[in-house]
Formats: sequence, structure tokens, C-alpha cells
Amino acid sequence: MRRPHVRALALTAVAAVMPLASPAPAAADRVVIGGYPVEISQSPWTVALASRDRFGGTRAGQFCAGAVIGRSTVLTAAHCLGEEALGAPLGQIRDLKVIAGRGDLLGDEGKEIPVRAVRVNPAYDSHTNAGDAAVLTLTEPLPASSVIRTAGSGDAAYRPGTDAVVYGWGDTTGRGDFAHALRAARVRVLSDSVCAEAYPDSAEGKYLADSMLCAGELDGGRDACQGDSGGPLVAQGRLIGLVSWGNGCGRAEGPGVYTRVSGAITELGAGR
Ligand code: 4AZ
Repeated sequence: MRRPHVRALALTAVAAVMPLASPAPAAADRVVIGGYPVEISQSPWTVALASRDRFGGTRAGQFCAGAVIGRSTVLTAAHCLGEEALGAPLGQIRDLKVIAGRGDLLGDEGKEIPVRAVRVNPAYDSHTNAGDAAVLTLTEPLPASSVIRTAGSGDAAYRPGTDAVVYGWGDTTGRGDFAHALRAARVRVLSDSVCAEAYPDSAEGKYLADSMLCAGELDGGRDACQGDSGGPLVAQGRLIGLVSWGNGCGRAEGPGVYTRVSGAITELGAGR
């Protein structure tokens, strides 16, 4: 399948740090590195971004994720909507949809909702990855129970050491094994210095604490990966991050970098 994501990853080191006891079944059911399956009803704010035209129908066209922050408003990563990720300019994608209420992409639960409007953060910088956020407006509202609160700047949930959970349908091994059922992984908010040291100005990007958030495990093993981009990082019941970038997946030397939601909301004027 087309590689839907921006980053060219160094993927080989991942298997060594996978904390799985048994060998992986061929592909499928194990999403997010080091994660576990979750029911969509447990995280109804997690949605899939999909285009069957671009990515084929096997997994309902899923290529990124997003978080429901208003009944008709989804926050996702700007890089998900770039030509590099889509393989074509956004304006040419006629069937961009948000899939809500569907954990298993092979099923038909929930709803596929066309996107009415897209606003990509004008401050997004594809070199550093700063400001990696975009807002999608849906053609029809979701239930209020699907909306997650966003963390404002200064929220205690951003403190290093805070337990957080990342959700997605992305690669579960770093070798292109995309999940079809939603998964989650427990990670920790890491201090800005961890990511600043890992990414001074690397090929992957430059860590900028103003607009980014560092999370993962110091020893690696649990992380987001390709296909999880744009998806929610949640702590203390609030949305704190969106999956953005990193060096590989689950590697101790490559912590996960997330879009800092408080800054994105300000830049996009998406606060409520
Ligand atoms: C990606 O390419 C990607 N390990 C997402 C998350 C991470 C790395 C790459 C973080 O979409």
C-alpha cells in the first residue's frame, strides 16, 4: 500500500524493543507500538481520517487519526493533509471523511462523515514540524458525549511524569503492520529537555517546546507510529497532544513528539 506518512522511518531497531512475549501474528491486530486493544466507546473522541480513493478500501481508507474537540470540529495534524502524506494536493481529494464511532475499520459501526472545511494552521512549518495542527469541520455534528476537553496552557496534565494514553490505528511493529482495530498505549509526558536533546535540529525535525510536547518511555517500547498521526494523546481526561513525529517508533533514543494542543488551539482559533 501507499505509505501515507511523511516521515521516512528507520524501522529496523523497533523489533528489539517490542515488549511482546510471543512472536507477532502476521500483521493486523496490534496497533500503536506496545499497545493494547480498546473499545471505541471508551474513547469516542478518537476518529479516523479516511479516503478510499487515495488509500484503498481494505481498512476503510484510514490514513491518519484525529480528536473530536467540538460536535462538528476535529483536531488533527497538519502534516496529514499535506501533499506528501496524501500523494496528491488536498484539493483533489473528493472523498475525505472522518469515521467516528468505529473501532474496527473492517466493520461498519459508527458513521462516515464528509468533511465540510479544512483549516491548516498557517503557522505550520514542515521543516521543523512546528505547529503541526489542522481543524476539520464536519458536515454533521457528533453527539456531545464524543467531545473531549482540551488542555489549556499551564494545565497540570502537561507536567513531566504525567501518565498519558495515545490512541490510533497505526503501525504496531514499525514494519508496516497497520492495525484494523483501535489500540492505545500508555506513555508518560517527558520533560522538554529529553526531546530537545534527541532532536536539536535533526533530519526528522527540531524540537520546539512552545508548540510541541515530548512523550513516551525513557527506555522506549511504547509509542505512536506511522498511521497514528493526528491522533489524541490524553492525560487526566483532557486532550494534551496530537501524534506528530519522531525518529522511528518505540526507540529509547527517539521519543515521540506531539503537537502541544494548547498552542494549536490558540493558533487555529479553535477554542470554545
Ligand atoms: C509518522 O510517520 C510518525 N514515534 C508518527 C509518530 C512517530 C513517528 C512517526 C512517533 O506518522
